[in-house]
Amino acid sequence: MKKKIALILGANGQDASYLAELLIEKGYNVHGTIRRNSVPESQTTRIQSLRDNNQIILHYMDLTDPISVESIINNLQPDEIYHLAAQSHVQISFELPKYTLDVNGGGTLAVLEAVRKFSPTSKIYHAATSEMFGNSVDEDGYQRETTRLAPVSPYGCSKLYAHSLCNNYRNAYGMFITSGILFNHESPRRGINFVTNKVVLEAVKIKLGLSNELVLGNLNAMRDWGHAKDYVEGMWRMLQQEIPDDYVLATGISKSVGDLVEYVFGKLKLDYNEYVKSDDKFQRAEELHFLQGDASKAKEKLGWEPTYTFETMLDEMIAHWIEIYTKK
Ligand code: NAP
Ligand code: G4F
Repeated sequence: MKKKIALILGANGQDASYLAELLIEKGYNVHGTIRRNSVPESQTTRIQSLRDNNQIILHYMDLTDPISVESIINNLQPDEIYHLAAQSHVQISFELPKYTLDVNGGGTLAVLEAVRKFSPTSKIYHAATSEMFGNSVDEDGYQRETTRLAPVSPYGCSKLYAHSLCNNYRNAYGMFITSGILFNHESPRRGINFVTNKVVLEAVKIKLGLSNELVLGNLNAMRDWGHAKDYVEGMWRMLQQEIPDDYVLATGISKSVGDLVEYVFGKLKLDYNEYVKSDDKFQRAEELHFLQGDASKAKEKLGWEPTYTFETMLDEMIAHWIEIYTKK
């Protein structure tokens, strides 16, 4: 039987690296895109072993260049497209608002148009986000597919722009487009400027005598943190459905940044009060205060449930950094 072709946009991202592994395991012919960078060796760090073993074929594509988007989609005619490429950092989006809108909003439009014109049977997964909710919360304390979308960052606005286009193209042209409204998900492969990996990395360095402080912003913000490996399984399941739809993926448990710090330092037998400092430069112009997702629809329709807890996810991240820093 002919292998299915999957195209992952933004192949060296955290999620993309886990997804590529999953799709290879499932027997797909996996293609991915990277952008041009003057330091090419850092562009494939998360997928180096897949590349070395010829398990993924890479192509250059930049979302700000619709010609590159069109050309890859037209040439490949993928069965499934996982659109994960984005400027994904919320705080940086306040510094790069137009770029964030161009890449995440305009870039998504380029993907949708390329599929509509050149590969209309491709199924599309779009990486939407709980950041689109902003500070909206349902009365029972959860966010779900029907919760009002009112983003509080340029990043959130850019994703709402893209999400709206996805709904529009699905309805107007009958395309198979599904948006996963994913709550925060982390792993040892998370960028170290996101709060989980920043806290874990710095705490491990403090434990090993390589650092003596951790500087953070808002400790009161609450997030629903899961593990990226669980969430890419949900992405794949969304594209195996007969009818495209939108789904929340979340753990249903909300913890504060303070809880995160307390757990990680406690695990390393350190008193965080001695090391954690605060600096306004890590505070956001507008904060999203509370996220807690209800993934009942994904559970019912996709049979999806997270396997990691907040604690097991952080334990894995701690073990990862200890291994890196103590390797001979
Ligand atoms: P990530 O690690 O930041 O990966 C994003 C990928 O997009 C990177 O490979 C990046 O390439 C690529 N990219 C950035 N700008 C691009 C451009 N102009 N053209 C082409 N590619 C570009 O993000 P992630 O955490 O894996 O998240 C995957 C997707 O899910 C993102 O769309 C994110 O916004 C969304 N999301 C993430 C979460 C989460 O908690 N992780 C939650 C909800 C939604 P470079 O390496 O060259 O920068
Ligand atoms: O780890 P964060 O930067 O993630 P954030 O802003 O929630 O965004 C992530 O999750 C979204 C899903 O909801 C994704 F769509 C998005 O792409 C990204 O993956 O910050 C988490 C919280 C924030 O409230 C922030 O204010 O941690 C707080 N925080 C406190 N000190 C900090 C810091 N965040 C960062 N990055 N660095 C700090 O020093």
